[in-house]
Amino acid sequence: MSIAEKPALSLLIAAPRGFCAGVDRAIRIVELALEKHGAPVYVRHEIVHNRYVVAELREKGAIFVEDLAEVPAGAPVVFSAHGVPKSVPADAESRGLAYLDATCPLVSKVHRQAERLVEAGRHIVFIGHCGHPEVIGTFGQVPQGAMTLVETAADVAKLAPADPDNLAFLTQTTLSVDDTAEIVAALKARFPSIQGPRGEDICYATSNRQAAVKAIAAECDAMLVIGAPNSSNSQRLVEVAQRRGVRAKLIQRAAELERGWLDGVRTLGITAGASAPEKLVRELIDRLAEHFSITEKEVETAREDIAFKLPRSLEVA
Ligand code: 10G
Ligand code: SF4
Repeated sequence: MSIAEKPALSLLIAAPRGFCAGVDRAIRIVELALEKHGAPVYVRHEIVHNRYVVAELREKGAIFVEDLAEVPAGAPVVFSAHGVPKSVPADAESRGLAYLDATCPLVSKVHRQAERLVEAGRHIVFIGHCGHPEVIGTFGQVPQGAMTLVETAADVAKLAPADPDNLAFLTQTTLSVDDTAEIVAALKARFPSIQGPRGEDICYATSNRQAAVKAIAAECDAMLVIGAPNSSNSQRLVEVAQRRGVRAKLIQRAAELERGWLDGVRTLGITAGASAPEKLVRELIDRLAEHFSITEKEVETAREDIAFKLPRSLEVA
């Protein structure tokens, strides 16, 4: 097909998108652990929820496991960015494993808040998605029964706390800003004395990526989000677009996209979850350029210049 025959497609590319500071740090921890210890380095759970990132690290000598029991004695092991229950480092220590914790500092902050609230005698209502590793990790910071999960505003109505005047709430970091505001409002309406963070614990990266999608949604006929099905923050970006009435789809790689999905689309929004490498955004744009005469416009709604320190044992001089 000659250039002249290609239909026009204008791309609105959301910014910020893609890697956040916690993901950057977690991947770097695995890379530096490989440099320091040599291969193999074990990683408990996908370091971040992205197959491409996992495959690249596997190529460099990382071995991904779900259970610490799969790590041989004496081998180095990294815990994923989503955080782990306290029992995991305790297990690692008891087995003499050298571990590195790639938990995002913003998740660790929620862990410490949970501990403090329980020490202060409060029961915690935790807003999050059942079964997500971050939720499992945060629940694992406090004794069993000290925290109750709510996933929706309807769940708030079903709460039956023993001491309704002695509650606090915390949240997962990768939630929908709008859904969480609704749940927090329901909690405050039902339990006026409930303590909580200012707003919630949704991190800067999650809220910035959702705001960036909102900023372009009105101009888009459809939106593609690069990310994995098990990536909470990426799924939330799809929802944000859909709730603005935009047809939206999560794809892991450009190859998954069927040409027919773009029928009738003149303006396509593109973004990427916090665990999706920019390379995959570029791959998608290049693929689109094979079939369309594209114009690219990046719409930036926030600047991010956050970087987290590495664990001291890996700091490069
Ligand atoms: O969005 P989730 O929590 O599923 O994780 P991800 O790996 O897709 O993105 C990075 C976010 C975290 C490590 C959780 S704080
Ligand atoms: Fe940290 Fe937010 Fe990234 Fe999670 S999404 S790793 S909390 S910066």
